[in-house]
Amino acid sequence: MNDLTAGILARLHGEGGYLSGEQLCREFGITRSAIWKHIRQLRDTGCRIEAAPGSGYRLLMLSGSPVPAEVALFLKTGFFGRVVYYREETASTNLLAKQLAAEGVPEGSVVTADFQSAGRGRLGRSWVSPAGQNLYFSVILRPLVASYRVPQITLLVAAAIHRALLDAIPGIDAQIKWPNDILIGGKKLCGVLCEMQADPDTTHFVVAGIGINVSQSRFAPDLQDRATSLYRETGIHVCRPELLAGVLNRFEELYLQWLGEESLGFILPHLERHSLLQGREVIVEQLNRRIAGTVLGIASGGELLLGIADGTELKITSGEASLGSTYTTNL
Ligand code: BT5
Repeated sequence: MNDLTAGILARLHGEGGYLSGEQLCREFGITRSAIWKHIRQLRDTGCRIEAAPGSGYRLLMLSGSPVPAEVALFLKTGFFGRVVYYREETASTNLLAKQLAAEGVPEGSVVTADFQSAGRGRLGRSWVSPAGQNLYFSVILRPLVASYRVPQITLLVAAAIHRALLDAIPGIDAQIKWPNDILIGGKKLCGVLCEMQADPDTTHFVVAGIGINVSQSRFAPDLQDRATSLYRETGIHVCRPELLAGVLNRFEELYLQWLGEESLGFILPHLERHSLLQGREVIVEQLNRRIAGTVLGIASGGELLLGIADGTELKITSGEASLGSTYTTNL
């Protein structure tokens, strides 16, 4: 879709009602047959546009795919999402984003796909990514901060998604599970995978990958009891490009604030208020050990604060935390 087609979509979306062919011709400086060609292209992408003789064109429905022109309709950002690479299918948006980042695309560029054939979770796990239902996207960042702060980005993303979910569905009871998940009713709705390329003293780029189950209604048996979607929880089909833009709007706001701060302190109250683990008995599994304790909070550096039986307080930087009584390894 070229800029002119996207411009016509934005104009129709902004208008809400009918816009005459003549007016569109005047505004875009093109002929009636050229306008018609762009309308056909928009219809081919799945937008429903009515053409009424005497009244003109009216947008009835967006395609709902996270294509750049539709994401742009809802963006309020300065630079996040101003460049969007959309693929109908890709192996993993994180993989493609890392390639593009290495080629030098600007900070805030986003890679998104309708379907991932090899969507990735942490530690070599996979992310189930069927077509036409969910969001899979990666944001390219070039943060000029000390390298010890980079892992904080995962929690920043989680907070941004959580806020965007509340914007989309006020009152939704989603919870953040340290360090990278969002759950509803104990089931996973969303996962975050941050990857980076760095030298000992320079972070070249960070790719923040986000998967959100939006409209998926059925899951494979192994995920059926552990995964959920916004549709399953609320019966609402949230508009995917609108939600993607909503996350970017919230994320850019938090990211810019975070760059100017020393820590995650400014967002801790939100993280703790909506933390699934706050005050709960958990087991944290790390590569070579398991630690049981009570979650006391999140530190300003993003670590999980764990009170253990001998009365000491541990700062956990990485690992898989599970609620003590319902222990599962790969939630
Ligand atoms: C994550 O890993 O939760 C990070 C997921 C990040 C996915 C995004 S999509 C866009 C971008 N491109 C990518 O290739 N990845 C990112 P982890 O904490 O390791 O959780 C993975 C586990 O979640 C799996 O082992 C399954 O148990 C479960 N899982 C897999 N697919 C799921 C889904 N669609 N919904 C809920 N749970 C899922």
